[in-house]
Amino acid sequence: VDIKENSDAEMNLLFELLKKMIYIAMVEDEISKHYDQDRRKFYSSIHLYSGQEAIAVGVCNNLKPNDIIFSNHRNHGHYLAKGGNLETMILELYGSVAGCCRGKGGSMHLCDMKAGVAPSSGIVAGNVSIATGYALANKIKGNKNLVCVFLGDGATEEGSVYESICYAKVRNIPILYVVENNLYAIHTPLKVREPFRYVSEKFSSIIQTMVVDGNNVEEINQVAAEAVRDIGVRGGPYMLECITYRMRAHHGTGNGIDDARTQEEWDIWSKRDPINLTREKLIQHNKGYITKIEDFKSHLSVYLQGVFKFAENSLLPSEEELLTDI
Ligand SMILES: Cc1ncc(C[n+]2csc(CCOP(=O)(O)OP(=O)(O)O)c2C)c(N)n1
Ligand SMILES: [Mg+2]
Repeated sequence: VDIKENSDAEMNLLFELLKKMIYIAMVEDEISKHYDQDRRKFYSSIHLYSGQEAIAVGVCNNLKPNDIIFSNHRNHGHYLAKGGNLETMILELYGSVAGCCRGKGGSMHLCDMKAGVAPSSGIVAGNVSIATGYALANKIKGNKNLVCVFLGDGATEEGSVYESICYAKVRNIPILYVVENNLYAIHTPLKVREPFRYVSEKFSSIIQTMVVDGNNVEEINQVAAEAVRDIGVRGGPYMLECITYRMRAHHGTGNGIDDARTQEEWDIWSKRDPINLTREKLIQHNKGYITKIEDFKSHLSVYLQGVFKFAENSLLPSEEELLTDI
């Protein structure tokens, strides 16, 4: 028995991580429910994070408030894990003038600079070079703020990612590249796109890379801590590749089972759901966690009902407002 692994302090930390994962999952479920009820109320397409929660939570647990994240089209989980404001996020999804982009961005363009969430972009890999430049600016200014950018396996195939990574190496730029390898870019499986098992192999001769189980929040938390420490010591870039699976369709709702993603594959990954795995580990340690988890979920559910109700009845931008800040 690994005493350290089963200590109460370790388990309390795990419980905190679990709560954040449940928070993200419940927000995504609620969005999905409302989207199915009336998608005309949403002014953009949605790309849900369900199944990948451990990555945002494990990584962001190692970031300070002044550290900044750059996200992509699948940004809800990143935004929430970094502490982005839930109300302004949901208002944004409903196109409200009180949303984080005053209703002009929608789901793919969330931002909350107070929480260290830079404006997200739906241009695949577009965030990588911007984040690298931001990290270079931090280095030149001499502050110790870290930049972390999330990108998908598909995004690693964009030329600008090679350019950014080479440049980050040459200039020794302090940046954490977090690759969420969910094995697909829309409907195209990784195995028909690349000869590599891990997409970070393409970069391992250039920068420090590490592959981790993207459904194990404890492991991600530990490896992200090492990566952040390593960037602090060397000053230079680091790539963390997390192997995972999205439990929903590429965009919109549903489970995303199609010609490429079979029911069998989905079932295998569903048994490896990061939230269930963490929940089981906690309960095995102490049955008291069953009620703690249920209490957390029921309080959160009440809060979420209020947030969505408020957002559904919120004001859209006026014609005049629509033409500002664009
Ligand atoms: C430059 C650009 N090319 C294509 C698209 C269309 N597109 C949107 S998401 C996506 C796949 C992204 O796959 P991946 O990076 O693996 O992220 P995932 O959706 O799996 O999280 C594509 C091709 C786009 N938005 N931007
Ligand atoms: Mg992908």
